[in-house]
Amino acid sequence: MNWKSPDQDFAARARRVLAECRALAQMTEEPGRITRRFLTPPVHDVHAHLSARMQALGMTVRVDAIGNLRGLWQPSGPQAKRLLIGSHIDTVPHAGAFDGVLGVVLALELVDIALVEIALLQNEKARDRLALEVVAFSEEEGVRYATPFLGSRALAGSFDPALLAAKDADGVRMDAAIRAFGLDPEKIGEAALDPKTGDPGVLGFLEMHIEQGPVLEAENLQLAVVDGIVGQTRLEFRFTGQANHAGTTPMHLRHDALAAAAEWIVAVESIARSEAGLVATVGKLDLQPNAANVIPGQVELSLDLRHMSDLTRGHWVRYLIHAAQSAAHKRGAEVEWQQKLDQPAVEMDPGLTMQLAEALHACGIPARRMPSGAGHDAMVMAARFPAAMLFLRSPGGISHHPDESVREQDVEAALRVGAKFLARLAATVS
Ligand code: HGY
Ligand code: MN
Ligand code: MN
Repeated sequence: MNWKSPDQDFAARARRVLAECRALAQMTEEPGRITRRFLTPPVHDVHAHLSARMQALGMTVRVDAIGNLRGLWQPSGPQAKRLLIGSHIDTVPHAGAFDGVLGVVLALELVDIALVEIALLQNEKARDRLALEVVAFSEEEGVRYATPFLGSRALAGSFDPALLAAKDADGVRMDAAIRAFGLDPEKIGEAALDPKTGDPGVLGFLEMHIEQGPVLEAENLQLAVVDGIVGQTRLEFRFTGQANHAGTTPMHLRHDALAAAAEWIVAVESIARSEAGLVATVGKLDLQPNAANVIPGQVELSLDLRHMSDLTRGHWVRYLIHAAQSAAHKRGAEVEWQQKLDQPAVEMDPGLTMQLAEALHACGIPARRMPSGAGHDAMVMAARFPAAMLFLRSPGGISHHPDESVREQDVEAALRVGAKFLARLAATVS
């Protein structure tokens, strides 16, 4: 790949960003589909590709013990204040080419722009005072181990070591997967930024990401500033009834686990429709023994429930657990559940968000503010550092789907805004 800077030709840079995302999309577990789970083999290829770009930018490159790829551009030494910019490189199964990885590729393009700006403007002040760390988080979606944000939790110092015993669908423990990738799970604590001294040097974290929803397209807007990210709960349920012969077992003598689960799934949907701002999804379902002439004995399924109010979210989680119990008991079945995530809603940092909004204004773009219905690494980072997010329009409002896309002119606008944001930050950092 030719990394020569196209100077400040932002349209050429936008084309390069899109080409990069499409090239990275080829690095997949499933040829013909984009699937890249936590520390699976294609992640090595992504690391090699992005590391080459980081080295070409004069960054020091490392992979931390949870598999985050981190490039640090620190032109003048440790006294410079550090802005972290990044997003995740793992994907959902059969994903689009931009969720997560766009934010990493945009970040590297911004480093290149900063280098050119500083070289062009001989902006010694910026050189001496602003350091940039680009982070490609190893696991945000929570697909392989049903627990999201592993990469950002390690960097923010909130990783729970108990998770290392979790097993994936093939029975591979998380710590074994980390070792198989060539990393040492014992060293995850070292991934945290300045674990001992706090983070005097960190200005904050910026994540640029596709909106993954219909709002910006409906309002014909290119970009938005995120003011908050909804809280989310993820649970796994297991309904256990009695497998039996589909022909000889009268209806009143059955303990049909799937019938219980089905009644509950309809309740999930109707509850979510009844409460403004609530979304609830049963995305995974596995039934046993899964044969046409056998009454299902066991059903395992997932619940993903989100709302901007943590009180509302907690209320409906408790309600739906009770609803699962009554749907099961009606049929002489049992139900058990396990909480995999309880992520509070998060406000973005007002100061950093204001600077981002001002950068939009400076580029002549309306600074639409909006909440994020999708979870992001920024919500984990916000617990430790000032965090801000920039959304890019999602054509068709489609995401977590191969039709996911992003417009070239919106990528160009995001680069202009990001460059303005960095320049303003460099001018104000003390
Ligand atoms: O599921 C989410 O909200 C995000 O796309 N990981
Ligand atoms: Mn994402
Ligand atoms: Mn996603």
